[in-house]
Amino acid sequence: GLADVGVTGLAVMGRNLARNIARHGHAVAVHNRTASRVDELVAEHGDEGDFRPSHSLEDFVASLAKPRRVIIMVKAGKATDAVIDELVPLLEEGDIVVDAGNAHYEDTRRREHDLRERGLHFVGTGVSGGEEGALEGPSIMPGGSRESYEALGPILEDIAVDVDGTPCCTYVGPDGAGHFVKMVHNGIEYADMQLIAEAYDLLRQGLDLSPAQLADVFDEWNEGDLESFLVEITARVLRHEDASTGKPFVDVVVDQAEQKGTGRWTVQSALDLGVPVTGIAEAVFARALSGAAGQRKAVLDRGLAGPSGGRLEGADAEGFVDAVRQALYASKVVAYAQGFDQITAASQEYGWDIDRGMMATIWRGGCIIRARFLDRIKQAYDKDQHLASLLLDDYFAEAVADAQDAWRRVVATAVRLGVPAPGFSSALAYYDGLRRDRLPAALVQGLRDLFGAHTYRRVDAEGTYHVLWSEDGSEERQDTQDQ
Ligand code: 2AM
Repeated sequence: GLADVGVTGLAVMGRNLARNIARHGHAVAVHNRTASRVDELVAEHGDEGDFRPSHSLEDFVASLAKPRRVIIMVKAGKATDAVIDELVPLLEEGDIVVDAGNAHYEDTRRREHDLRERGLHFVGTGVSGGEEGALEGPSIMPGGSRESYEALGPILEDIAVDVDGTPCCTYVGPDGAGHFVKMVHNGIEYADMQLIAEAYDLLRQGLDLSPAQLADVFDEWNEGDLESFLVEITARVLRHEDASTGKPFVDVVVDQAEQKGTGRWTVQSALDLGVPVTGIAEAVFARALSGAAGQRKAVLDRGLAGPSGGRLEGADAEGFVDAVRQALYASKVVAYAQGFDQITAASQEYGWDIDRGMMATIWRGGCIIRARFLDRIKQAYDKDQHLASLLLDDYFAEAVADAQDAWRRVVATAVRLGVPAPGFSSALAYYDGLRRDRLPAALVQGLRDLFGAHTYRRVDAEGTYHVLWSEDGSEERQDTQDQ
């Protein structure tokens, strides 16, 4: 018989995805530009399931049952377009092309549009969980047409990881929705890691705790509301000793964070959508600062003034570990709330109709931000599909209310000690901004009206106004009365 599905692009992600599919009892056609990878896969793992190797794209396509389901797993960008261009002439109306790479959602929108014109379904799907996830069960975020999900969904749900009997895979929305959601997932991952790093830094600087002691702290935190993969592996990394020097591993790693770009994409998109994702933005910028090696060295050589106070003593130290835990939790709530706001905004902008509770559900397993916390987010959206902010959900509002004293203490302490905590402090500033009755944006509007006649609206009347600043200071209504 013919294969149920095909995978082309057999580097480690594609190979693992194909093995995962085969292990679930589906006949999987496998292909790669360089044929040796196909033979290697079959030689090494052929016993795991029903692999159908092909050395040409023509044979590969011919080995697939209709409608054909082809998963492309190549490097995002030009390679994806090259494979699509080669593939499309071999396909027939109704066939489904899946891009499981890390594409930018705008590229996915373009490709989906082009393929739809040719009668083909194009599914851009986020796949989270790295190499291990691809093999053992990733979190899968497929976009594209609903019709294509009917043919594809069952296989994807089979290979996705299960949490409490629910697969971490669901239909996300049309065209670029899947890749968009995957992008925001990565952005949230940046923010989460930055917050964890700030917690570590504050405790290490403020209390002089060793990495090994901090590993115990994170282990303990992992027993509570912060329980998550990232907190779990933070303890592992902090406990790890460097084999060659015996020093804490974290002390032998160059302190310059790198990035592959999805955090930057998230912030770029948020800027376009006008959504304040301060947690993600601060995380991207903190990585940029860490990577500014020349500038950092120049500053270190010259020396720039900082506070004299070093370590926390006495009452200042008392309860500080738990205060940082609470600050971390509250900041994390804000970062996730912002990420979900971005999904909301894009969903409206592009007409995707994304079910946010389902996104929290499929992030509970497989992916890097998997956490107990996501159950709370799912519950919040289950209670209210139209929730205007996660911070408005009773559970989260109360959690932040409980944490806020500690949160303020931690941010104030960071400022006093001169320990940078951009994630904690920007999250708090966002929270306080959102809470405010009157914001100083009124003054900004006034300034804009003075220097640029940009007009303003009044609190007590309809319409748009301008002050004749260079004349007698009287006010003019700018719009016509009948508007
Ligand atoms: P290769 O083994 O022939 O290099 C990751 O690089 C994967 O993407 C590999 O399977 C690689 O194939 C594939 N790939 C990269 N560029 C490609 C292209 N232009 N066409 C087809 N496959 C490509």
